Amino acid sequence: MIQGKLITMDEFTIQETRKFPQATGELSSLLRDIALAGKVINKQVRKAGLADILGKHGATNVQGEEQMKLDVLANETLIHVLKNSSDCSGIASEENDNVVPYEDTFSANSKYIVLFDPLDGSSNIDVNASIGTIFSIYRRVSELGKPCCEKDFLQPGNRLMAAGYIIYGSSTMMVYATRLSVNGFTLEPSIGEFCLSHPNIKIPDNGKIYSINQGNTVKFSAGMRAYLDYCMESKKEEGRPYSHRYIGSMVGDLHRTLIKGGIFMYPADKSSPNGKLRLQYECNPMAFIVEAAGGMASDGTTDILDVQPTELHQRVPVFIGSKNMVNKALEFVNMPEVVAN
Ligand code: AHM
Ligand code: MG
Repeated sequence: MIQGKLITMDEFTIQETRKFPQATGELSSLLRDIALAGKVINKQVRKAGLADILGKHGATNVQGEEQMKLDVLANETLIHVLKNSSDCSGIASEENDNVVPYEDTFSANSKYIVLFDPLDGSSNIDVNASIGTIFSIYRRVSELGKPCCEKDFLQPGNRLMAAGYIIYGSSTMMVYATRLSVNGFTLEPSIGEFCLSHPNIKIPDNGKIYSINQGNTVKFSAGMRAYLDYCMESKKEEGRPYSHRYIGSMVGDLHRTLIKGGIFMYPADKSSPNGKLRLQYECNPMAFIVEAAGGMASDGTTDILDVQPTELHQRVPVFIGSKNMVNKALEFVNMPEVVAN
């Protein structure tokens, strides 16, 4: 809300588009379709606690239809809404093994493709903690007029046109970034619209919170363990020890990091040499958002956005958040004397 006046996400994107006379409005319309899918998913998420009453995955409801798991439902919602969109030629989802090109002529002539993680952090559903939908939009590189193909989805993050997430938290918010800015919109349930609540988000250069699954410490490298010791060290004048916060839901942990500053890490460890999180569905979109807000994202040596994807579901270690904190973490992780241990 700005000076008592609600600005809906549609109004905002249209105003932004007007700044570019050559813009066709296709990207705005795609964002609107994703927001629509978000509202449908939100409706399902909000009644998740009633699953035992209304029926769980695999159970049969009164109409004789099988109940779907929430992440499956979210996936199908996005696939369906984007198929009906006039601006999406195909999708790739964390839930699907392969890309899904939309075969109709209209879609074949659309210039954008969308990747998404339909419901990230879904293990948090049972305990009523924040979960989210993460999405990325690229301009396709294959020939218009033909169905899109896998190479359209294997572009590095530095080619992203837009990326964002919808967080189903204490309120529902959609945050999206273009190269120009990052803006957050809170769902106003009484009118069913996302309204501008967090204009021009900038991540602080410094923060006081580190976020990591610290239970994995024994499997971390010596450099990583040294950085965790640094976070916990008492140095009042430097604002340490930092607080540790970890929901185990990337959208929740990164939303906090974006607003308050801090660092979020899912590094490599002995059993997972590439960490856990997916480059195309989780790390790239979050890196794009955080970098557009003035922060930083690295896999330990390379900017996440510069990593060339070679397969659809590849994993990558990630250090992301406030610039100074990420740089400090990388100093430790790459210290030759510690790396050698
Ligand atoms: P998911 O895609 O299966 O939901 O897993 C991704 C989630 C992230 O949201 C979160 O950051 C991470 O997994 C937590 O993993 P862990 O439980 O290993 O700490
Ligand atoms: Mg996920």
